[in-house]
Amino acid sequence: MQMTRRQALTLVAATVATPALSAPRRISLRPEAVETTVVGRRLPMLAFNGQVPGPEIRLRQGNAAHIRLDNGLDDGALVHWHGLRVPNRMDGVNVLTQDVVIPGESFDYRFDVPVAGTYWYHSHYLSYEQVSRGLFGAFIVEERDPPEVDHDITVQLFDMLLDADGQPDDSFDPSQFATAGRLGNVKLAILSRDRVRLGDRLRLRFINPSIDRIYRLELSGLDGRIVALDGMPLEAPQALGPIVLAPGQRCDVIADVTGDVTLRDTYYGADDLLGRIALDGERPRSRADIPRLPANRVAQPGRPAAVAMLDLQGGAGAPAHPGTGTWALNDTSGLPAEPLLSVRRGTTVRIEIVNQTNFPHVMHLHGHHFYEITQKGQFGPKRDSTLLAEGETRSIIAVLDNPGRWMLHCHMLSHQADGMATWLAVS
Ligand SMILES: [Cu+2]
Repeated sequence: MQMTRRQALTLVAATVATPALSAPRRISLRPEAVETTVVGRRLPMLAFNGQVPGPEIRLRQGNAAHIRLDNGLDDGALVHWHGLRVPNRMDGVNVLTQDVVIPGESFDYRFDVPVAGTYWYHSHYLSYEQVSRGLFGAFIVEERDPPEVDHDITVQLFDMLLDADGQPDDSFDPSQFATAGRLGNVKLAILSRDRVRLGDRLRLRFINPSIDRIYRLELSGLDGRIVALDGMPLEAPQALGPIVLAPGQRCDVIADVTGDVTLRDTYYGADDLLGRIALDGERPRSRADIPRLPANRVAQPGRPAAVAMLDLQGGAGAPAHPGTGTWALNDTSGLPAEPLLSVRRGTTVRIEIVNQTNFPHVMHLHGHHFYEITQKGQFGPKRDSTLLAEGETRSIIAVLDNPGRWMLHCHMLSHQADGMATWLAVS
């Protein structure tokens, strides 16, 4: 058999023993319709591998992922790796990066995970419907040298709208689309572990996969610090006060257990128990300080070479706009033909976001993290999603160094479905 030089090289590469860390982890994700228990009852859901949430994907920093999406739905499927810096063709966005995977077909997502942190994956096709019905899961990239904790616990905040019969309410209510979105009437914290010892040191990874709901988390029974937002370590860990998490956002906390652990949601003036972690035994509390997470290496911004304005428009009580949907960005509803910005790889850009609506929005950029700029003009945290209250203005600065076509949209998925999406081009 004749071999081309490329085939020969490939064979050699495959024969040389690859270190365990760089061998791709093969993972299979099969979305399908199932009946499963969620929010305490049996419900018809959409699930990855039969589970809601989908299986937790946990890799070590520097690993390669090889994830086969095997579509078992009666509908299209796509998966987006939220917050992960993947090659553009692996980003899972219909029209911009790939064709939808039709029923019975599969697609291989392959990418490296050089950056540690708490991320998640979710459907990016009819995501308003598919995510609300269960197509999401945690995606954890462990540090090469992770901080020492007794338990590393993933917490996903999820809500669902149920009708009078206790079934998922799929009725179309235009008033939900024009306001704060479809907020569920049941909500809970889905914990990967719910028993710990008094004195244990925990790492808690909070993820908000709810389609529209913002949470304001208040934790009791814990003494510690907020160490990362949207997967990115904070240079100075913050006091463990209430944590506001908009759809898609994440937060890492490292804390010692000092009593019964409860998670309450106090957004929208509520005070609701979302979950608790029970005490089972005791150990002497660590005397070590709460550690800082090792910094992730990401490009540092220079002076912005391009600036864009992004007006968030529409919804109930706001002036009319020329877009065809309820919501619009810069007078257009849905992905425009031209990108908001088109720049060369490595360009620092500034985007001035102005929320001209009467509702909060959380703007998510694919393929990159950006800095929020504080009121005083300083660099705030690095995030992939920034929450703007009604009437608020926010500047963000990003180094666009990942080539491709990247979506920038509201992660309140009913707002995205009804107009709030645009994109950036990086060549
Ligand atoms: Cu929105």
